[in-house]
Amino acid sequence: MTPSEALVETMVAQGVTDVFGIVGSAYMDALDLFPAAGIRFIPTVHEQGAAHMADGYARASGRHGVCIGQNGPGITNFVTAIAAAYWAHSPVVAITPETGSLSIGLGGFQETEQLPIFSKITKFQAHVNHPKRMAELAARAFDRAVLEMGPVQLNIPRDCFYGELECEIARPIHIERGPGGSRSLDEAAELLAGARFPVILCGGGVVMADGLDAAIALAEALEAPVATSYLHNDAFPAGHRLWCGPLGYHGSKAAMKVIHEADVVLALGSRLGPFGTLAQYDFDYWPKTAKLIQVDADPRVLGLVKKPSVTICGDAREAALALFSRLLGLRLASADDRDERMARIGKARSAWEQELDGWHFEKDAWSLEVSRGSKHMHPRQMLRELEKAMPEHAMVSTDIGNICQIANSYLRFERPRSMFGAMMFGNCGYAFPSMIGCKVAAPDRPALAYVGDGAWGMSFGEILTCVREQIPVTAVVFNNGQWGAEKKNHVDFYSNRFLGVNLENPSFAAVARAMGAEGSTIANLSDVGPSLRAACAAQREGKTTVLEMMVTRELGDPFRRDALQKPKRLLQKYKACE
Ligand SMILES: Cc1ncc(C[n+]2csc(CCOP(=O)(O)OP(=O)(O)O)c2C)c(N)n1
Ligand SMILES: [Mg+2]
Repeated sequence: MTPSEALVETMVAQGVTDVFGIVGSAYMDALDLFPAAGIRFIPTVHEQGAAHMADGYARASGRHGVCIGQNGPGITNFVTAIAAAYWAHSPVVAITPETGSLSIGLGGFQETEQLPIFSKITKFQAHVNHPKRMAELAARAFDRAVLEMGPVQLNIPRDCFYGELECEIARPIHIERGPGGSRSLDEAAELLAGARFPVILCGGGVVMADGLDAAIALAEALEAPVATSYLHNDAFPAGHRLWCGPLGYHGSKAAMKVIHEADVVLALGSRLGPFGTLAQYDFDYWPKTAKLIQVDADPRVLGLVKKPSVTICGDAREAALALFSRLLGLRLASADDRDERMARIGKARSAWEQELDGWHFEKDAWSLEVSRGSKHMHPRQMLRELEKAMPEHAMVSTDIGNICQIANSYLRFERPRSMFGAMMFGNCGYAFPSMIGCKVAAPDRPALAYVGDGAWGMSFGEILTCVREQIPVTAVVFNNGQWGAEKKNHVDFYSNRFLGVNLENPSFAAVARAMGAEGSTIANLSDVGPSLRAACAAQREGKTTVLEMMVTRELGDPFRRDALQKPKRLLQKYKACE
């Protein structure tokens, strides 16, 4: 076969049915084969969008997300999105055609060294150094993406699509991940059995392992409350009696209160990233003296940030099941004062719900001033209305911004693969394109992207992809006329010396309509729920809708106070900037 055929056949063998990208001569010989191979090519507006879509697709489906583009600028446009996929642990395969091998280094057209650029944001890089190695290296790239749980690069000099090779198309490698070593599982079970106040922290690993059932069984056996890690609100069902909600930025005070009391914490499928456990609401909640059991499939994250008493290198689901069966035979110390513990947990949960119910607006002086007399909605009230109207089985992606982060308190899910935060790369412009990818992977589920107006400016171009390709998504755009999250730093640290944070916006609803989508401007609280439900229903008719939420300029707690310092100026010229 030809190398193009070998590449496409390998994709077929790996189960690829959708590829996101922008057309380019570099790989046209392979692209030409996609329809006959049963692969849908989804052309996007920008390659960053294509790679975010591949990420969302992978996160929603658990399968590879694939993106491809033109050598040089098409590929450098992938960079931000591949970095985001890296921190989302997404098995994205970025196929990166490169300058032809006979002209590398001559400074011809669209040339840049493509391997160094991605070296720190991929788990594996395959470079097709000879056309005859196409099948071998393509298969390895696809396998490594899943084995190492992250993006990989398949770099192909453009001349390597041509020629002939004799090859076998490899079947994908499937590995069964185990629960971890039996000695560490024994130790962990013993610690849990002896715990008076065990708390489980479910992370992204539980979602990736489809392990909610196992986490529930273990939590019920221990009668242990469950928190979810930052931006993994879908790692435990919110309707469960032991659910306490998410930790981290704008997370659940109930979860923080409960984990603060733990004597043993079982972190299930979590790297315990430093940002996700920072103090919140002026409460440094992490229980420093508690014993920590950390379970993760990636050995490199074990003990990286927090010092564990027991480390288990295993699959979150398998490890939970193994711990569950070990606990069956043990006396559980936590059973002694079960009722009293349940009462405390119940109290923490209801106190937080009550606080949220009464927390209609931000109460700091600046927020009060800017929202006084405003005809616009308070963001928190709007988020509560969205929560109440959320359709069953919805998928929600969230961008980086003040309102998107406050949403963390109001996003609750019953099933995994439902929440798609911009994770630790934290790039504005993530939510909308990644949700387009989610919708391609799960067309029957309502698809929503929460996006601030600043981030919307970076990403709304992909409305055209929704319209052209009939991929119906609902974008909920929080129009507060500002890059709010950064403006909050001006308020807290720079005496309101605002610079580059106020936004002059067009009517985003009108822009959406001009682009062929539906668009409405929502100014009243009573319209939030009905408009969300209508937009989600319209997805069934193939319609993409932009709901432009008119909200006040008030701002919640900032991302982090710990990383900024009060300005100090030494030169007289700049003294006014203190
Ligand atoms: C690509 C990128 N550029 C800049 C930033 C810095 N940044 C973080 S939050 C933020 C403001 C977001 O504003 P908006 O999307 O309007 O949401 P809001 O905070 O107003 O709710 C900015 C600029 C970033 N995270 N990512
Ligand atoms: Mg904004």
